[in-house]
Amino acid sequence: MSLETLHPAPAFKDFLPIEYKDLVEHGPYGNPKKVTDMGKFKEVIEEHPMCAGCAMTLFIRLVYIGMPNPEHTIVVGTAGCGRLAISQASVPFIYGNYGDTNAVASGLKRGLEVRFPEQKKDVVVMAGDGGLIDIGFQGMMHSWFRKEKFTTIMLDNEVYGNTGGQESGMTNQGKVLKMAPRGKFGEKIDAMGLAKVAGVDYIARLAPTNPARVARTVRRAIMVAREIGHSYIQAYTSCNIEYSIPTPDVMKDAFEIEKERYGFEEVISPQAKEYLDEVEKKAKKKKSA
Ligand SMILES: Cc1ncc(C[n+]2csc(CCOP(=O)(O)OP(=O)(O)O)c2C)c(N)n1
Ligand code: SF4
Repeated sequence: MSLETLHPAPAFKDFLPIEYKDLVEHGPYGNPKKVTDMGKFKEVIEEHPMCAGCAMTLFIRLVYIGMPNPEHTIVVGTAGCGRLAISQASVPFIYGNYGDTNAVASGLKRGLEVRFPEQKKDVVVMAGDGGLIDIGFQGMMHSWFRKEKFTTIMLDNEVYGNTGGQESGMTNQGKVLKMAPRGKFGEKIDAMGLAKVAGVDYIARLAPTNPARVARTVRRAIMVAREIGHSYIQAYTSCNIEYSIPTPDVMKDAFEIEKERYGFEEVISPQAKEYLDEVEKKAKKKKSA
């Protein structure tokens, strides 16, 4: 997809739904938006059937705003709450089977490089903690070791939310959930540590407390994956249903958890750092010109 592809033929313009025209004229295609413009432009995702107040939804909206080139991006996901919103976005979405998201993304990215040598295409895997650290663990780890040029985003709500509250590898030790009545047996898996061991070029952990930082982190991760190697973002996206967080307190919880154990962390390889410095310097120059 590109902005040119999206532009309707003049003869059809009057017959297309207003939402479509809005998206082409006022969306982020070809003209990335800032999070401070949220609510003032046509977002690539607006309607979704996720629970009211779910922090994962806010995070997913920010991911789409942060994409440097949504018109040339493909998202790969799988079963889990997040895909309920991801599949509503105006960015192509591939619903991978459980366990194969990162294998699908590897093949897809390699194929896109052959098919479109003149146009960089960004591939992003966005799935739950259960989908990645448990069921998709093998495929995820191998894509990291192979330095596949795409981004993995873990929507870490520390539970299997979509199936009613089973523990995941990312649940904290001892946590009692509806379907873990005796409390989680093992420790929360150190996925950040695994990413470091695997040599992932850009690694970040964050909570959705600072929208501009989420968008910047997503942009950085995607840019690194475009040119250098793999990137991984781990985001705390609480499940207010399974963790019984009253909807008005969802952001309060995000701030508390961030302070306690989910602080912002960024680990960047020297090659990725050099590349990002160059890209960001160029962007600053362009802005001030
Ligand atoms: C092969 C397969 N096994 C099991 C399921 C059932 N299933 C759907 S969503 C889900 C868990 C999702 O947990 P997570 O990936 O953490 O995402 P969340 O819903 O918490 O966002 C499971 C086990 C499935 N759809 N397909
Ligand atoms: S079950 Fe939890 S993670 Fe899923 S949509 Fe509802 S609040 Fe969000």
